Amino acid sequence: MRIDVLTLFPGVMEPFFASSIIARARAAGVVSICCTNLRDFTTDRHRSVDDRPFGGGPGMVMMCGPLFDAIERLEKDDPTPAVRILLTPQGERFNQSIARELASEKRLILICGHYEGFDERIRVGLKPREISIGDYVLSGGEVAAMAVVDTVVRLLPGALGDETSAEHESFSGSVLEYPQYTRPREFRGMPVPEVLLSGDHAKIAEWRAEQATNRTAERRPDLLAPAESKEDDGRR
Ligand code: 9D3
Repeated sequence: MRIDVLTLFPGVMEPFFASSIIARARAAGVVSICCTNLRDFTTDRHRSVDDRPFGGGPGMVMMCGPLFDAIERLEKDDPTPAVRILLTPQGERFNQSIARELASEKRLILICGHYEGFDERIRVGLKPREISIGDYVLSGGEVAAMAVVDTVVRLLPGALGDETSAEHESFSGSVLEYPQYTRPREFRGMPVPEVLLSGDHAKIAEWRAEQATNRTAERRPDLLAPAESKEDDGRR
């Protein structure tokens, strides 16, 4: 997969994409990631990427020009068709199933804004899929784009080592993790549950399944009954 990220802060994002599992996936040729600075596509003396809204009101609006030019350049340099993604609080809420859809694409172009909004003609002209990562206010789309890239890359075949499988993770099986312990057997008066030291693997599996179910019912009942949940009913 190829992922392009359009941002005013490539220097903030690049170190993240050069770390950990994403770095390993890039080195293995599973994904190529390229950050492009929108500022490089400005045409005026001040290198503007935003401007005041027609009709007045607070804040600044991302202009069409630099963004359209940047996308045209990217798609000319590599004609592989791309799914365009606009990171915005107005988007559909990102989740593991959207990540799976995106992971099946050949190419993604993520667009990060840093303003109150985008000129509406960006939506009309570029037809992006709009994604939010949740109901809280970030300063811009960069953190959201990093979350999306991280989630998608770990789903790509070959991105994780053999020891881990994305299939085994929470949200794939839609239950939370069971409690885990490592050495020492007792820490500040808190012992490791006896069953985990018993060597009885059937009993251990049973305990873990029960713990995971209880914990999920307690903390995330929406995962067990998605239809009734607030998180999943489409309201915003
Ligand atoms: C009406 C006032 N604000 C909407 C909540 C305007 C606004 C604030 C902050 C518009 C954009 C932003 C910057 N946020 C993002 O670009 C963003 C975001 C987010 O803030 N939360 C969750 N997901 C995302 S994706 C992009």
